[in-house]
Amino acid sequence: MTPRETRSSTADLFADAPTEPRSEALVSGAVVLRAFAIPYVTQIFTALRTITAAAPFRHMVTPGGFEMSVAMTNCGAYGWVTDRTGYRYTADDPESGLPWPSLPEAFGQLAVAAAAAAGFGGFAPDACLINRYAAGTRLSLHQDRNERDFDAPIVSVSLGLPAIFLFGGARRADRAQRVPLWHGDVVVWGGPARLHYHGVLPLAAGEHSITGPYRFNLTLRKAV
Ligand code: MD3
Ligand code: FE
Repeated sequence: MTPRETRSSTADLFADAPTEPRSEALVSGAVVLRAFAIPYVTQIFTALRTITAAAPFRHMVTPGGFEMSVAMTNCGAYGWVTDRTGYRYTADDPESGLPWPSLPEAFGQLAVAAAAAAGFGGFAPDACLINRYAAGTRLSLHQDRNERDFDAPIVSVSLGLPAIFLFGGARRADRAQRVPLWHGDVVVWGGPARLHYHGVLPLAAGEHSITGPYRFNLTLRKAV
């Protein structure tokens, strides 16, 4: 039996990872920049080792008392955290009491270039949430509403194993479209898309040549 015949329908969604940069509009304000992050990958993973040495990945707890399946850390002036008291941005890592590691130059350059390519000039990110997914990790449908200025876009960078991203509408009940995101893809979420519901389906197990069994996602934000 050939591998193709054993593929699930989920794997078929991943069948053709784009290798050349190109852009796709999802809805007004949401632009997928395929492979945009490829030139930055070496610098990103070098910086990631320094960041996670100081601020290791951890599974945070939601206000409802559930441990998140996504492992998270942050860099930049502010980092997103959740605990029993709620969601918020903090200047210090609550685990160490130290400021979050600073935003690497390459992260800022990538975010500003991607935002500009999607039509958002003058993006000035001050926070970067770093998500790590292992097999089975999911992110349920949510909105990102903890930032002060919804006029600023969010830039997301997908690295390692592919995932199926769920992109819904302005209301939770709105039908969500499934968008495969591959290593190197960057998505810019601004304008009307900024407050849309979104999530990630459980990650399929796999092995990536750079990240092994993981998917990483960076979200660069203007939090404050
Ligand atoms: C659409 N992360 O960290 S990135 C998150 O793949 C988050 O780790 C997902 O949702 C991940 O909050 C999805 C894509 C994304 C990020 C922010 C958005 C999509 C968005 C904000 C508004 C609309
Ligand atoms: Fe989100």
